Parts: sequence; C-alpha cells; structure tokens
Amino acid sequence: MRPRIAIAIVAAFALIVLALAATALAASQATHPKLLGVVGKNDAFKISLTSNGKSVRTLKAGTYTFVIQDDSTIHNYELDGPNGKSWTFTSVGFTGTKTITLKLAKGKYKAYCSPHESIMFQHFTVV
Ligand SMILES: [Cu+2]
Repeated sequence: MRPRIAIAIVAAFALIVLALAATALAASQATHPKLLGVVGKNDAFKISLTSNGKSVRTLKAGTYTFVIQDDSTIHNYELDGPNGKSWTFTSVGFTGTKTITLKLAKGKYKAYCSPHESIMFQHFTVV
C-alpha cells in the first residue's frame, strides 16, 4: 500500500470515530420533557406539577426532568411511585430549586408535601 493511501485511510477512519463519538455525546445530553413542580409559593398550602403550564394528570412512560421549586421552609416536595418507589426532592426547611432527571415507569404516582400530605397532593398516572 502506498503511504498516501494509508494516510488517507487512517484519516477517514479517524473522522468516522470522531463522528460516532459526537453522536454518542449528543444522545447522552438529549433533553427530556420538563415537568415543573412548585410548592409553597407565598407559604400557601399548595403543591403542583405542571407540563407546559398544564396540570399533569397522565404521562407517557419515559425519562423526565423535574424542576422543583420549593418556595417555603414549612413545606417540602416528594413523589411516590409504583412498587413502593419514593423520591424526596426537597426537605422541609429548604427553599430553592432542584433539578432531577427520573425515568418513570407505568403506574400511579403522587406528588405531595410530607408534613401536609392529606391536603397537599397531586395524583398522576404514567401509561
Ligand atoms: Cu406542606
């Protein structure tokens, strides 16, 4: 094989490897649908989970990015899912925003504030 051809082949191969790496990186950074959770705005006893401004009632199974906005030191934001799964997004006392990416399996879910669970909750179903 002539050296020039060998160099061309190596260069072409390197380009393919780079292209594959770039594709893999893009896939790993893909953005997921965003869900906005808000609790305790102005210390109100209110909790919500919305998607594009609409209250979440059903979602398709898959990966979502939860942006949780906890505006109160007396409330928190938790999520219960099927098969006993549970996530504590914020603690009582914390205020601020947290971003969590979760893969949601089919089943029934409940977002709620732990100290006031009986009055501060929102159910939704993943299908
Ligand atoms: Cu509360």
